Amino acid sequence: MSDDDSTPTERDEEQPQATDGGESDESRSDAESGRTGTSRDDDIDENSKQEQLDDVRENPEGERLTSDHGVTISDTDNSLKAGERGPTIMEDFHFREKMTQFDHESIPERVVHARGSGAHGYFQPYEDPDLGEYDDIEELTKAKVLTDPDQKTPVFTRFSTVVGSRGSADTVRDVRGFATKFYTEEGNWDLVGNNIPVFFIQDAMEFPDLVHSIKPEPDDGTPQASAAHDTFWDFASLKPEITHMIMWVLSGRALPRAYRMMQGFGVHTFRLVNDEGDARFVKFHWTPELDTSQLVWDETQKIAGKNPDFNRMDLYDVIEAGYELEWELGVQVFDEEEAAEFDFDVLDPTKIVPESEVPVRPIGKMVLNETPDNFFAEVEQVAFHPGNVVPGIDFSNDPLLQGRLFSYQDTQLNRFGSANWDEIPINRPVAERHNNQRAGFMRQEINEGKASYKPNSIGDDDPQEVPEGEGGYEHHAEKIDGKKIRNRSESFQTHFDQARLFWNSMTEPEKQNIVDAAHFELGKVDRVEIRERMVYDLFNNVDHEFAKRVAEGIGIEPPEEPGDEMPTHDREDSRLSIEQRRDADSIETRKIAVLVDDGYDSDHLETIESTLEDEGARVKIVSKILGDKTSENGDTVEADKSHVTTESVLFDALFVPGGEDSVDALVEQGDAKHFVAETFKHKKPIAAAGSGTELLEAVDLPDVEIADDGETVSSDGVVTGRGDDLEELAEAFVDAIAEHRHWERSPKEVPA
Ligand code: HDE
Repeated sequence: MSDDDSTPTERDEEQPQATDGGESDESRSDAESGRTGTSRDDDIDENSKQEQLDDVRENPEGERLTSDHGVTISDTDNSLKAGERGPTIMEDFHFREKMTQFDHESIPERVVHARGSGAHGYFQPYEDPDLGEYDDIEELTKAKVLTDPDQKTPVFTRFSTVVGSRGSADTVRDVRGFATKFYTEEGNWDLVGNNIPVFFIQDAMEFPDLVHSIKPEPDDGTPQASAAHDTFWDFASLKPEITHMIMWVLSGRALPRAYRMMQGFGVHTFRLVNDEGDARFVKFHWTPELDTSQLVWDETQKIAGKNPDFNRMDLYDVIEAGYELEWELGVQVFDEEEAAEFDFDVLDPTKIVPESEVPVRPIGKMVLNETPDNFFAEVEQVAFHPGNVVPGIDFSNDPLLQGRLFSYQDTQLNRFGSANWDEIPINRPVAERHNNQRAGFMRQEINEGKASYKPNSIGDDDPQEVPEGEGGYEHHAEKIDGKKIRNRSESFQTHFDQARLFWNSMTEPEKQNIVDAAHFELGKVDRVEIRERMVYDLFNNVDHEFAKRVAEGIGIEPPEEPGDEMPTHDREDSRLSIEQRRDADSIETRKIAVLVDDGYDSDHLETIESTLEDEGARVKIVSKILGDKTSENGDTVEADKSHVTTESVLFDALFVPGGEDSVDALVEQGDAKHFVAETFKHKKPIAAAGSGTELLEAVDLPDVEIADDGETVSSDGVVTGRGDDLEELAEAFVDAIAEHRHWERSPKEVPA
């Protein structure tokens, strides 16, 4: 019950060491013996990246303080002065070095996705994935990272918000980045995706405008990390193609409960290419083992104050506590002929390929199981680039993707001030690399030999090009024949069809959340004409009822007729809805608060706590003040948190054990009652045993039935029982937690 006891996953010390730069001892001796050729290091396993990083890890434990150049330092508190009260002397190399390092500690933050957190792990393909009409994965791609089930490829994943600065709060309404670097034996592959499968715009050319509109306004520099201001909605209201993305951003997808509870999407259509050179289109999907879950809006706002690092801390704590976080990688595969049949263009990133048209086929899993040692060196300096692909993975002509292929390389130059950003340990491939790049700021590698050009005879023309067909990266030979033209394809012009599909697919509480979100976002827009355009030109072309519901909350006249472009279809896809796609059978990693004071019933606490922990949840004791709490029978438990340092919004569920004195004290505590009311308001599960139910009664939860005898009563996610059958109560509580949120709860407000 101590705070987040950690049992980090151990690295396997037995694995062979790769040398700096990913070159194995074996391959180096090959090079020394003069062998040339195209063979690659095949010894990569899940530990290879960590072993490479070991070479640059520094541990101060038991060591002497030195300067950057290794000279031992006798005093790091006092500068060198001319006399005790005299001026500092220029000669003080230690002062100059320490201060210069400090003055240069910051690097430019990412222009978008500045705020993030990351973790290490591995990816492993499944043995025999079900690929429908395709026999096996080799038929689709030659990428070893996706095809060899015996290969665990090391990965580093960074999750991020998009809009806010590096120090902004985690729980803002925003898209989340989901970027994975696979250190494959064939070079680095970066899958740089988001937690929403579509995007705001269709052409990379519009990206600077989109970002300028959503970032703080240029005159007063506000608001931080929020779309809720005039410039963003001005831009949006003039761009009907944004509508589909806006529906997702107004939904719970933009308020993830945790990074480990988010789907991820490659967004663009990519290509898979097999050994024969056959190419098919593909969409990449990450599906979390722990289900997709969201927070509610009021909760996110409060968390932003109570713990702005909510998602960052959570990712770190959960992995440090020994949990292995898993996502399945799935692919939707379709060929050019199938693509031509869809009623949308697969090159248009504002469209999904509905799962009803092309199922998602799981082909492998990613496990994140290791936290970074140093945030700056790993999370801040990791640099992704969608152009990092390996043989067997290729691009499509999506104009947004095409523009990204330029932007990421370019932005890293701004962040690192050097083209050698790929040499920073976290970015360095584990695969061997040899080329004629030799110089530039901060060059790390010492390349041997005289010839840094090709062709050369002095160095036997090494390093050798690898012909296509023998492993050299081969671009899919798509036939292109067109006129240079600056316009947008006709096939990119249907803007409301899938936005309506998304709306239709929501449960009623999810629809209400979208409407409420629109009330907040557009309610913050001063200019009425912008609000009107959003409702009349965009939302009214998605769904007339939706448009009316939004209009009513933002002071504009509800539209009388549906918009001219409103599609009439009633298609739905339950997989678009967080609530409908929920499997609802695990409570692993969930954080449960237990409210106690002196005199609590230790049977209640122990039984419920052990059931929850057996199911993989984390239990924390919350009390008025820190210190030991003594039970009715003299046992003690230490409070993990007090009401000063925590709040209900930081937990997934609440349990109140019985015990006369404890409950009498809780009933008198405003904070304890607020904890119950707020947990209820945010639709989270609550359980109370024995006299613990009196705390719930004292709060007067609307329309909730509370047990008045031994029987366990489950009422809209509130589980109570006054008898001795704690196991039944515990089981019902576990079921209620697995459901995550109880949207069926009375819409009547509780004051919290
Ligand atoms: Fe990015 N994006 N982006 N983006 N993006 C960046 O690169 C850009 C887009 C995404 O954790 C930047 O290294 C353009 C779509 C993630 O380090 C920059 C366009 C998707 C991350 C950039 C897009 C993304 C970035 C800023 C429109 C989902 C964080 C810092 C053509 C598929 C990666 C950096 C990390 C970061 C440009 C649109 C995902 C400026 C021009 C669509 C997850 O290069």
